[in-house]
Amino acid sequence: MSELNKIALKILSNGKGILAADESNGTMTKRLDSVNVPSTSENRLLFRETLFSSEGMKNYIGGVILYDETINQTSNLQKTIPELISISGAVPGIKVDTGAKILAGSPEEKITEGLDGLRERLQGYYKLGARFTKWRGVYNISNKYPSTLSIQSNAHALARYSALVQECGMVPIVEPEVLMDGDHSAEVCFDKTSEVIRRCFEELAIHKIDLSGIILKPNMILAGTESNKKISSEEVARLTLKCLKKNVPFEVPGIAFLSGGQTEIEATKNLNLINKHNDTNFIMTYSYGRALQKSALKFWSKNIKDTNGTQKIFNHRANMCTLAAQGKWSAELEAK
Ligand code: 5MM
Repeated sequence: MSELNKIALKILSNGKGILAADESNGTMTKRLDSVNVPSTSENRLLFRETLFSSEGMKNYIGGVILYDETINQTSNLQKTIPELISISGAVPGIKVDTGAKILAGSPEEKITEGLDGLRERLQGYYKLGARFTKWRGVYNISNKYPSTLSIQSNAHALARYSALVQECGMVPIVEPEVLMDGDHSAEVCFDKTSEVIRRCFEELAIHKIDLSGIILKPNMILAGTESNKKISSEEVARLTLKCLKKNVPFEVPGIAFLSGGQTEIEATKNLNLINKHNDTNFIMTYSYGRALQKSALKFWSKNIKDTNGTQKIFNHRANMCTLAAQGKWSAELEAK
């Protein structure tokens, strides 16, 4: 077993999942604005360290994705943030892309940037304690998108990123996110997501990526948010499994889904059904941002000094997601 494979399994095994706390300052400001909390560096740290020092971290969270600001911060408990995460038994990770920018040649689409100087930045993050990384390619669906240009160029960037990350001894999370926005059907989401994932793995092969040392972070197969043809959770699970079985090489140890704007309950219920029907060798777990933090953030914004209360809400959410990652979640357990 390679070192990279060991890291990936440490993050994903036993129902554990990933806390995606890598909101850039722009996104975190939107999240904090929505609950009327000023987006200062102190407040961003306070909310995040409240989660990172919770009991739920020990039992349910195998890895935390950080943003550059956070990985360089020291918690009020006098530990660096990567130390605080490691003490809980989870692996510190870092988002290394510098964001999705307008794609020249197809200005309604995005290309993720951040390859320049990446080797040197990775070495710095490794020294700070990171052992895995994240890069997100983003694709929108419409009758003409995603274009071949967007699919090819994002796959190429994801592969170049993965090669540099593995060279530096870390596990790359490969995140091709096909967005939920739009009125498309689940079948269209299935076709577009299949094409995007297939192309990513073709590019990863060209760049000689050790597939046993990556984690795939895809979207689930869903109808668009504006679609009038919504599908059941059973159908989400069936189509998601069909897509991944067809397009993900068997060497990949695990798949950690993004929540993508689903509610906390939807993201949990869908993951649970995916695991109930999972007849593959892939670990299927979560790498949620909003679907792990939303309720905790709402409570915290009104009770900033109530660390225990905030942690209780986060622990419950992480517990439910970990049950779902084992196919053991139920609405009754959710309500307890
Ligand atoms: C945590 O949110 C990330 C957004 O980063 P930016 O601030 O750079 O936009 C995002 O990539 C996230 O990791 C994944 O989309 C998963 O989060 P959700 O909320 O979709 O589960």
